[in-house]
Amino acid sequence: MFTKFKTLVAISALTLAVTSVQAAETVRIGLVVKALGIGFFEAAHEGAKEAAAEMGDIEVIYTGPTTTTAEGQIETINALIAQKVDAIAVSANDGDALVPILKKAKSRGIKVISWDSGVADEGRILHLNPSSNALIGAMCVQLADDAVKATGAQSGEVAILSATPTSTNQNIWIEEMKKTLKAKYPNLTLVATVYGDDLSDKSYREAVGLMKSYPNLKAIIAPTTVGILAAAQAVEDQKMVGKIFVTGLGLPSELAGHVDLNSIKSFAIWNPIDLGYSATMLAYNLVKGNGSATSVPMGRMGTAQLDATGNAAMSDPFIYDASNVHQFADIF
Ligand code: RAM
Repeated sequence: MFTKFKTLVAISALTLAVTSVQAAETVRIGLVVKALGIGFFEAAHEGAKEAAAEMGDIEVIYTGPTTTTAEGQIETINALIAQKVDAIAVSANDGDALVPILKKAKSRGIKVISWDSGVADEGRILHLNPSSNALIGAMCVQLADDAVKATGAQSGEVAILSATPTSTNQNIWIEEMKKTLKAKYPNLTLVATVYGDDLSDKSYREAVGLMKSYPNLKAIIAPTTVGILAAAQAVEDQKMVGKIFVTGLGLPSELAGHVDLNSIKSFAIWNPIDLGYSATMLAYNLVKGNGSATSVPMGRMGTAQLDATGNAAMSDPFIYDASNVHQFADIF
């Protein structure tokens, strides 16, 4: 009887020990970006580190290819699968091309989400959009209208300088921009959409090409932090300040100097630190089994409300200009 009791005590002690080891186990999250070396993603990494510090049991593996290709991301994701991470949160260079490798990750029990730039539904559990896509598109066009008017004209030609042609987020925003242009801005004519692949030098060359091909161009809309920066530089180098304004989505830290030089009047962005934080929290909570099919908590950013396709939006973008850009330049 006594021995039996002792065994029971020993078993429960063992169970307790095992449970506490499991509870203390670190959740390893692979945060996959479009490419390393992009300021926007580095800011998101800061947010991911903040989430890790807050929870205490998260290890963030910040990784991505050196250029913005799907092939590079497939290699990166393969390496994360080999490392047996618990979750992968990816901003995709190509929403379809990543599906097979992400399905492999899923079959190994890895929780997969996309954030920023989505993967097709079958490749992930959920997708976190930074904001409402319709709102981002409409905002970019409104900023372009302001940019054209800043040249002194009431109407004119505008062009889009995007990231890669397969980039899910930019492609959705371009569609939204086209809808807004058609519905509300008969004064603006979209003459071209070109792709700088989120590479500084290619984006710069494409911006110069636009100015050469369209001598009446009044605004370049770059819905990418890499593109907007390169285009501002190109407008300044081509001595087109005042004749063409650059706008779109960018980081105050990278653009404050260009607002001072007047190649940019205004631009928009959501908080990229919050985005990296939220994506990390979502991945963590999925691993922990927190949340439901329609809502998953994301720490200090509240709760992600998922629609029928598993999409959620974080928060609204914010507009920056000479009045506030320097104030935010130290943050992101
Ligand atoms: C670049 C990337 C990213 C996008 C931002 C606005 O950093 O293309 O995916 O969200 O721009």
